[in-house]
Amino acid sequence: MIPNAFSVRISRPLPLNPIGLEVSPALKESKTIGALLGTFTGDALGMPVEGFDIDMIVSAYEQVDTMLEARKGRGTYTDDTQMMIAIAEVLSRCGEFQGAETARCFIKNFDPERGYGRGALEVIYRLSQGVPWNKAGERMFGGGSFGNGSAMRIAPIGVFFSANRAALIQAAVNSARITHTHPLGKGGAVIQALAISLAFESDPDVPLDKAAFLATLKEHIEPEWDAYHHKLVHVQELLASELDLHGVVRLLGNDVTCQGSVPLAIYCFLLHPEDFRAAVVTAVNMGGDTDTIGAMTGALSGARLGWEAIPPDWLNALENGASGRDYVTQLGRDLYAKANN
Ligand code: AR6
Ligand code: MG
Repeated sequence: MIPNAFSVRISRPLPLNPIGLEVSPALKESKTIGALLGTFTGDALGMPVEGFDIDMIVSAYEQVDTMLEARKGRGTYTDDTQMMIAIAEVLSRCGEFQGAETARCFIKNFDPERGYGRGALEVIYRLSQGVPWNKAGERMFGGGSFGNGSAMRIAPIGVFFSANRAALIQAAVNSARITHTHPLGKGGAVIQALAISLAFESDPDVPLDKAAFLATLKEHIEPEWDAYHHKLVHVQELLASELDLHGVVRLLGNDVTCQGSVPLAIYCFLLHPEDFRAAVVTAVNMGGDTDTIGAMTGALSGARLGWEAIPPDWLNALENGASGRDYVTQLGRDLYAKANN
């Protein structure tokens, strides 16, 4: 009998997780959706207090742990999720990273009211004027942007390429370079993508080996973005210490740069690897770039635990018009299907 596509697919061995158990396809699909909806949820939770410092959040809300009213409504997302959607659209349609297609989707999805960074606005304008995707981001801020825009949107790449580290790194660098050509901007995208792939490959029923997780990230740091090395050493020390939020932010940062936010998101995830709500509440209450730190933490936690770990009260509050919650959920399903066809 000639095997059809279905029989070829099921005869392929299932991927093994680090303790050798089979990770079920249903769990992998849930993790893929979790990485995308995790970005969305963390972004929406953090956005109303973007730019607040820790003390301002405490005095205004004590703690942010529910979806607050926001300019575009409760549960609405920002540029973080909008650009993440563009990357997921390209991967789920093309089955590979394509720079020109991604640039086209950045333009197609662009909504000026979603809070884009100054540099990203300029690059999207250049792209819309026909500047090629691999030229438009050059020389922003002199030496290229190291804003955290390259890392905030990377979840689809982290899950899609989780089985092929070389392809993951190449896709992360190429996706970053559309807007972020500074080595720290590219490096932040690579570290966050790798961290998402490690979270994705981990078995949520087995305690996460945090030291091994951080060691793998450190192994992939290139000399030109070595600034991440000491930040990841701080993450490890902080996980074993009892510093308060102020102390954590003093060491790791909480700003709009990659180097000042990716390590903090990794810390928040590793502090609560079994609890989506606790990880994302910690991230958002660190102050500073709360939507993006929330989005990156949510991506990591969703990639490990699956979308069902996202608190229902948060999920239910997410905007659900065109390109809203249902659309992003289906995008996660399509991305999983494309990665496994
Ligand atoms: N030198 C100095 N400052 C820089 C540099 C540099 N080389 N690169 C970036 N910055 P941007 P993004 C600063 O504009 O990364 C939204 O709120 C500079 O102040 O390239 O897409 C999202 O929610 C610059 O404006 O855009 C994210 O929080 C800022 O970093 C964030 O913006 C952001 O870099 C993402 O922004
Ligand atoms: Mg932000």
